Formats: sequence, structure tokens, C-alpha cells
Amino acid sequence: MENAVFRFQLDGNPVSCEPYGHGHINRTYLVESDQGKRYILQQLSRRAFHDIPGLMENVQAVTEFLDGQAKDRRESLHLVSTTDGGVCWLDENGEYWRCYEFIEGSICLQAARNEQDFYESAVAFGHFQRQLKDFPAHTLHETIPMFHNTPNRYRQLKEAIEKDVVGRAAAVREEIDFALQREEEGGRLQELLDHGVLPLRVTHNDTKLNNVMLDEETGKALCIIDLDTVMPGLVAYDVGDSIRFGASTAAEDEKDLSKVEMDLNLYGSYLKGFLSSCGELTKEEIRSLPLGAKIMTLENGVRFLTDYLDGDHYYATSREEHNLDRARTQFKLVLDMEKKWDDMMRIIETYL
Ligand code: ADP
Ligand code: GN1
Ligand code: MG
Repeated sequence: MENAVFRFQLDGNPVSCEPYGHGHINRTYLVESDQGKRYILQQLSRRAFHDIPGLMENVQAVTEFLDGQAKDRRESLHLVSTTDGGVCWLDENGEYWRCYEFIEGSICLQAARNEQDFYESAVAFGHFQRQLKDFPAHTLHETIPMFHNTPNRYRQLKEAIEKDVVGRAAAVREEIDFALQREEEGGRLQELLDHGVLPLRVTHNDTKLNNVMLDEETGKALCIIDLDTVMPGLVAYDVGDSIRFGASTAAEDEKDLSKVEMDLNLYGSYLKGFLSSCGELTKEEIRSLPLGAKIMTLENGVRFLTDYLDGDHYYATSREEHNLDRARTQFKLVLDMEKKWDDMMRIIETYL
């Protein structure tokens, strides 16, 4: 990390570099310089990303594209150049690093403090969708192949069950059965995509509330971050993933499942914010949004469970059963969405 930090063109000399944030994928550090400037230094996950030059090309192109439309510098991410010049990322003995300017005067939330925060995040993701409408999608590298292909996520789960490398499968039969019982429904979005019912757009694909920065003073959304998975995708992925994380009444890793529900008011606020800012969608896309919420929640549960069975190599974990706890909250949310399905559909129909 020390070697890496000195190879970026910082304003001043670095005086501290500390682990930062709650991302599950990259290793993130907050760097401070003797000139009082702050930076985000990240070691990219090689487990998650197999084409880091391609990923960085995407990030550079998308940030420049968004910066061209921004009114305030804080509305887009800014990569810091390396001291060698040219590229904006480092290959330091096979470990990849990049550095962003810190977005000052902003906050990043792990849970909405109130309905307004969540509404603001929805406006920001909708706006992001609209801003990227004319981005040349064919130039984007697929940074994680088949990222939201739910049938493929099921194939990976079944492989993990079969291999059972750490001998955890027998003890989580209940969770495995829950997932497998819903496999057919889990494939619906992919089916709608394959049949040309839903169009591909440039989507973010990882729309958690902690991937949005809000203005510290006004609470208004400032900037969308974590652009590693910007790729062609469905609007239902972005709306769905935001709802599974932000409309939950509990944290993603809550152990007490009685606290975990999908809040219909938050769900409604998100749709309102997103649909007011995303530009025109087809009727089929709008109708697919509740399904997006259910399937993204199921898919995340399947992914957490797969990583638990694989021995916890993909997501950062800080306790033995962390991934299992996360899988359980997702499945509890799916169950709750099944109960609230008629209400979820009724709300979306007001937009049709
Ligand atoms: P991961 O892919 O691991 O989730 P992120 O890019 O989302 O990594 O970064 C992790 C956290 O670091 C974010 O949730 C946010 O709190 C913080 N962060 C990232 N980029 C910036 C930035 N440019 N300015 C301020 N905070 C940032
Ligand atoms: C990861 O990087 P982060 O923490 O924002 C993951 C998402 C999951 C999420 C679950 C590249 O997001 O797909 O939905 O964890 N990102 C990647 O919290 O796999
Ligand atoms: Mg993140």
C-alpha cells in the first residue's frame, strides 16, 4: 500500500493512509496529504475482476462522460494520474491500484436515515441512467461476465453444493432448498431479456445506497460511485438492487430475522424518485421493476450462499457465518416480497 500511494500524483505528500468504508469487494483506504487534501486509494479485487485494464478503461470513459455533463466538480468521480503519467491505475507486482479525489462535503450512508435519503438516492440512480442514455455501450468491457445472469448464479450455487469444499452444505439445507424452490422464477428477467421483451441499457449494476454520495448539508444526491460494474444491463437490475438493500428495515447482515422486512413506503418512494428522473422507459420495463426487486434479492441471497459454501473467498467477511447471515436476510426479504406482492404490483401500476 505504501509503495502504491507514492506512485499517484497527489497534491502534497501523503501523511496517513487508513482502511475506509464498507465495500465488500475492493480494499479501500482514505489517504491524507500534508496539503490537507484527501483521496480514496483502492486495491482492486482480483477475485472479482479478471480484466482490470478493461475495467479501468470503462471507469475512465464513464467518469469523463459524466464529468462533461456535470455542473459541479463533486458530481462526478475524478481519477488521479500516476506519477508515470498516461494511465490512471497501477500494476504493482500483480496487484492493481487506483486513486480518486475524495468527494468533500459528502456523506455515504449504510442505511437511509429517513424516506427522503432513499428518495434522493433513487433520483440519483435515475439521473445516472438518463445521463448514460447516449453512452456508446459497445465500447464497454464486460467486467464480470454474466454478472446478473441469475440462471448462471444458480449454476454456480449448484456447483458449490456439489463440491462442498468446506463441508458446510449439510447444515444449510433449509437455505439451499429455499433458493432451489425459486429457481424457475429467478430466471424470469433473463428470459425477458433473451426474448427481446426488455432492452439492454447502460446500467450501474451495483446500486446499493452506499454507492451514492449525498451532500452533507442539503442531503441531496451528489454523485454515484463504484463504477466497476457499469455495463449493459436491465433497468430492473438497478432498481431491484437498490430496493433489496435500501428498502429493507434491517442491515444486510442482520442476525435477527424478525427485524428484516421490505418497507412498502420506501419501495414506493424509490420508484417515485427513480421514475421521475430516469427518462423514458418502455411499459414492459416499468412493469418489470417489482420482479427486478424480487429477483435481485434472490440472486444476492444465492450469491452469498454460494460464497459461504465456497469458503468465503469473494465478499469481505468479518465473522464465521457472515455470508450465511447475509444470505438469510435476502431470503427473508424475498419471503416478505412474496407476501407483499399484490401491493408491490399495485404501486407500479400507477405508473403504467
Ligand atoms: P467497493 O467496490 O469495495 O464497494 P467503493 O468504490 O464502493 O468500493 O468504495 C467503498 C467506500 O469508499 C464507499 O462506500 C464510500 O464510502 C467510499 N468512497 C469511495 N469513493 C469515494 C470518493 N471518491 N469520495 C469519498 N468517498 C468515497
Ligand atoms: C458487492 O462492491 P459493493 O460492496 O458495493 C457486489 C454486489 C453485491 C453487494 C452485496 C462487484 O457490492 O454485486 O450486490 O456486494 N459487487 C460486486 O452487498 O460483486
Ligand atoms: Mg461499493
